[in-house]
Amino acid sequence: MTDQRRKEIFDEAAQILKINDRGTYTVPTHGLYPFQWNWDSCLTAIGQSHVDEKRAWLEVDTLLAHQWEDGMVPHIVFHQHDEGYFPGPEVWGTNRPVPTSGITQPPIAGFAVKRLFDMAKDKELASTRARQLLPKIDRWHQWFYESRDPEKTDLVALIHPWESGRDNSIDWDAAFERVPTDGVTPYTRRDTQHADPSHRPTKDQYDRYIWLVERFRSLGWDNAVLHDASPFQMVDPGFNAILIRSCADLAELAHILGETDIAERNKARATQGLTAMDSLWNETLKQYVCFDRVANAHVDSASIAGLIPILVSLPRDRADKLVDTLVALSKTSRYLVPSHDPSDVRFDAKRYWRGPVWLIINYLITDGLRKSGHDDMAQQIESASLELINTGGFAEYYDPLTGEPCGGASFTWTAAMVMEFLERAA
Ligand code: 2M8
Repeated sequence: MTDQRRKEIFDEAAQILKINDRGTYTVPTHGLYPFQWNWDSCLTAIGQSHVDEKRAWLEVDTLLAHQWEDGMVPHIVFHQHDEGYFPGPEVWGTNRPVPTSGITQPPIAGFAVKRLFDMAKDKELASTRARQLLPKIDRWHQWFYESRDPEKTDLVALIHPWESGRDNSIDWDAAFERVPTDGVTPYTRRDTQHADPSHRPTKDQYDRYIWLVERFRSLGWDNAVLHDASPFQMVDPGFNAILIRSCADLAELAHILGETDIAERNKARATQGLTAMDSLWNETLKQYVCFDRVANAHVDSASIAGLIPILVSLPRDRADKLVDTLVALSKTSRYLVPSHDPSDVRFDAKRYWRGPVWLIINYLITDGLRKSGHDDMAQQIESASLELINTGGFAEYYDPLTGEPCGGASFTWTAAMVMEFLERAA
């Protein structure tokens, strides 16, 4: 790719961040997702930091301003009324001054804030803003181990697939059979009016998503009881790796800023989480897998959740085997990294999180590959990511076999990640 083309792509990415900017927060894309999403915002801030550091800090501040009193940071903040999305605030019924959803999302804030701090040209601004965010993120991390790890295993569970960010992953299929569909209040989906229904989750999956929301709402969104009351309790290695990495990054940042207690607490969480992660290793698949707490069994499914742990400081042989798995995937998938293994009969190249490539996942995986010294594989994935953009534009996700852009267009986090890929390629 020529320097000129790189510059054009960077400018287009910056333009998308602007178009989706609502002043104090950024929407993932116009129409399909009209509110602030948790992990979208944190990753978006990393992109914003390339063009406007102040704006980047504000993005994370806005999200954390809606942290619950118990420490949870919700997955959606409904800043303003919009009929275009289902389920809206009235379905969640969380009863907050500015309505939010009642569940969380991958805790990438610690990682993002460390990245903003490292990139910052204005170190004074960065130190002030990071210092204000540290206790809030620390509290969120504490909330996870209090509310989602009642047996003190050092691994946290999700109680709703939307928490994983990988909504309709194959990983949830068997466990989802346990979630009933009866008694769900009739509803009209909005997502299928904005995007191709054959690329979205099914009606049966939506019924179960809503059943869980209504069950949690009936329990008053009390996080002291939700975990045990949920028929869906899933330990996701990708989600846990993101939490572990955020704890490690927050610890480093707190150390730099002289916040010793926060540094120590988060370092301990990261170390313990890393040790516990090994219970999720699957030697046949050469990657990590999910663990279904209700069934007390591992999930037999090779998804990107099992590759994301490259983000944390894994033992050398584990990291090398994850790279072997990526090499094997490159034989069946034209573009890395498919969200599920294409040789799995359940793989679906265009259906959301059941096969497509997501550039945010490529970003997390390549960050880990670079840190663990696997630069060749990182470069291969970064080039594939830029090629997808170059030919398909800034899509929500891409078909890994053909590169076809799918889902929402002018997608914020895709644009943000491209800025990072371009910097690495410079
Ligand atoms: C998708 O999830 C939302 C529910 O949270 C939806 O489909 O309505 C996922 O891709 C999720 O990871 C993402 O944060 C969200 C907004 O981009 O969309």
